[in-house]
Amino acid sequence: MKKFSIPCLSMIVCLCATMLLTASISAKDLLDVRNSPNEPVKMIFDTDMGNDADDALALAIIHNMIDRGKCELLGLTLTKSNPYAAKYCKAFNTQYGHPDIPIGLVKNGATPDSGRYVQKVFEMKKADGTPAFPIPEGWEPEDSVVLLRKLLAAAEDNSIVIVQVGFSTNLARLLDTPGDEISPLTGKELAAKKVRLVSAMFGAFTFKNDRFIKHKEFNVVKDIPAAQKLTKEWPTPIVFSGFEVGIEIMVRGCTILNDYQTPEPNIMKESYLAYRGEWKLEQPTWDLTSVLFVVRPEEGRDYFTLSEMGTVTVRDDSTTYFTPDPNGKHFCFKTNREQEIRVEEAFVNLCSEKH
Ligand SMILES: [Ca+2]
Repeated sequence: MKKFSIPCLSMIVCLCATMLLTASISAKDLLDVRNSPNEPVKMIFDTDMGNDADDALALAIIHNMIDRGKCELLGLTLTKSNPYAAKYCKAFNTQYGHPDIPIGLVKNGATPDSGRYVQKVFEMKKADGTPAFPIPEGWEPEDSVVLLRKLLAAAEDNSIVIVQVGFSTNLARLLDTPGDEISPLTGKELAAKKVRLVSAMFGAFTFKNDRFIKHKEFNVVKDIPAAQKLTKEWPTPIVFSGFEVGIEIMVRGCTILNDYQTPEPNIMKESYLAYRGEWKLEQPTWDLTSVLFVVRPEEGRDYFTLSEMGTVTVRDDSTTYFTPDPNGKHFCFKTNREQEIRVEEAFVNLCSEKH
């Protein structure tokens, strides 16, 4: 019989420690994802910018939290497969004073159309004919999966929060990447080592209202295989904000109209108007909830309650199900009406903060 060598033993100890750690994750552990209260959350924002206005509002909140020193946006990756989505995000980050945030664009992904606002707003001109929201001549985004690999390879262990508010395309593709010149680790190994949490706007769950039981949520519908892969194979905890959460929390157009006066022209204000068409329409806050969860983690704010630990599954028809499971890695938001009111107020303050 072969005697265990020291490296072998240490591997077993390490494995046991990892298993214990995994087994002991509770909802409370995930409520605050910072290494310490004074450190900003290190975030990657993965978005289908351009399909709805809540992605833009979510990015506005991120920028305001960067200015407060509460968030560090390491990169932005797009799952909307349209070049104007990337150019628009570059212009958005530039107007908000953070022009150098790396941007990655998906290749051959879902929703290649320009949608209602990314191209329209990017191509807006001032009275003198110059671009209203200029970006450097000839700028091009990186490939989103390559950018994810670079950002994760350069990160400290267990330090990154990925906020995914579009399709699961980029994260699913990352899982399948082999080791390369960026890192000897596979995509799955990089995710396991570097990512602390994924906060995802994804699916629809049944905690509050039976009418959402069979809802086919857009972010899942548009790339069902990727959504299935994410829920089956992603190695870290994921918190899900289901359709039923953001639909109950609205931002009013008048907030955007009145509070986004400067700079003029204002990219957020123009985007909201281009998307909604008129100011009196309200905007559900799906994607904002996934951001707020990670940038406002302080105990006592009580914005969100998490479900017990469980497993989310995605059926082939795109419906999503949460099953309690002590060995699962997934949690869902469960908010009550009082929390929704608090969250709505936070959004009004954070979205419309002068920048
Ligand atoms: Ca979105």
